[in-house]
Amino acid sequence: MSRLVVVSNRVAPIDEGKQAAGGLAVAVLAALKKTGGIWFGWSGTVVEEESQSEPRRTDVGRLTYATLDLSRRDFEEYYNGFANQTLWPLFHYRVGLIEVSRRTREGYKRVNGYFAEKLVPLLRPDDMVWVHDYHLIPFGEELRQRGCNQRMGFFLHTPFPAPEILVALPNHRELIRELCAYDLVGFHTQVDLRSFADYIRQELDGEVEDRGPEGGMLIHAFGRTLLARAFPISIDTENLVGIAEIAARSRHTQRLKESLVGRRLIIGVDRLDYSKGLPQRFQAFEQLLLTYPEHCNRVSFLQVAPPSREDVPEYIAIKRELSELSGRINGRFAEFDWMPIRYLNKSFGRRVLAGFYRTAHVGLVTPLRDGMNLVAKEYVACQDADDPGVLVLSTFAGAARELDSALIVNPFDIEAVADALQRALTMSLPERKERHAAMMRILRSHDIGWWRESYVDALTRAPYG
Ligand code: ADQ
Repeated sequence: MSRLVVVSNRVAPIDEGKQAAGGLAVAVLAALKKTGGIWFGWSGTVVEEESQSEPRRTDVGRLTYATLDLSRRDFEEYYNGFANQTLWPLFHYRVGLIEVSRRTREGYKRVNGYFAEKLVPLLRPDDMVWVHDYHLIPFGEELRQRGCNQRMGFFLHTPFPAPEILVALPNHRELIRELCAYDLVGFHTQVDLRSFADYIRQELDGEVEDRGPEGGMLIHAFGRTLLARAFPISIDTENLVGIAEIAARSRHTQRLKESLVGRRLIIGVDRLDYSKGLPQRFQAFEQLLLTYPEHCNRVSFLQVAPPSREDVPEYIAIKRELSELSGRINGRFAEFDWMPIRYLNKSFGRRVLAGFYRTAHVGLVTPLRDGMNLVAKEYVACQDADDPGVLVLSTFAGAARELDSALIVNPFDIEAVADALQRALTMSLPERKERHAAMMRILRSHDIGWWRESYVDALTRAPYG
């Protein structure tokens, strides 16, 4: 069996005793434990000196963690700059927010080259390399330029935008050439895959052979052949069901329930990011109280949103906007014994969150664009199957392609989201159970193990040329 080499911007903290936090970390670790291999990426540390260091290696059984620090300049240009101020807004259809600068584009390429340079000596000829996310699109081409012929796959965790959006990026052709250096390119949904294929056909005159939903599309472009396919990421469903059952009786859950004193709960959990549609979500809750005043003092909305990317101006702006909005709505509707919105800028552990999800009667997940959105899946898996809550889900989350038994909404349509909340809060038990069961069938058949294995299996079959 070939070794797997996983490359991602961040490497999950190395702590054997603790369970890795995110779904991705769980999947990656499970895959690496099976095959043995390397997890390679940024350490998360920024150093002031410019000089490039050697990777720091930690061996845990058959698994090696190899991490590199970033200089302040690399961090500003590659991470804060091109990745988070150009590609992130672009891929989330926010063309008006993109920063265009040759300096950050060059920094992005430079760091990808530096990472590739440092990985090459660690690679064996029959390794499989699996690169993750928008920070590292040029990484495969950088490896190939250094003589690496290994099987290489890339997985994009964000949406892939329609070609009409992508062309707003200067040198978009170069970025797609870099993407085409891989043997396998994975997206979350058929929608993303179709956008990629449309770009190949419209902008490059490339050839696309559609092999059906399970087979993906063979792409012929830049003199190479690669497979592009949708692999919707998922959660560790059975594990989370078990965690939620235990969490239902935990101290945090009890405290949350007691604080509600019989009121019902709507929950939102997101990184504080402008792609998550939080201002519209707050307004939709306000609209619910206006249109259906019977919920005043009867329903609370808990929004957990830990700040992220705080060096980027748009993230400072959205944080301020949400503080003002929650303050205004609470000032308008609060009673001496009821706060309509509980807005928290902090994160919670997985177990605590599982208990919160289970307590909530409605999961409100309304991103304006999202590659997948794992919170939607986690909310469903944490419900009590005998008395489940209702998921209200944005049609612009990748998860909506699979979880079509949720109440699907357009997050820009604030009145319609308020109506969906009303429908969720008044839904009969049989309908709630039926919708929940349908979504659980999908989450059980397509869990994180399925995602990992189907991707690695497709990569094993490379090259496709
Ligand atoms: P994110 O944009 O971070 O991920 P999402 O998939 O919803 O979005 O969340 C990732 C994880 O972080 C989830 O497991 C969630 O429980 C956890 N999380 C979020 N908020 C939290 C909080 N307040 N406290 C504790 N944990 C919290 C990107 C893409 C998504 C894609 C994932 C995986 O933007 O579209 O689904 O990668 O591919």
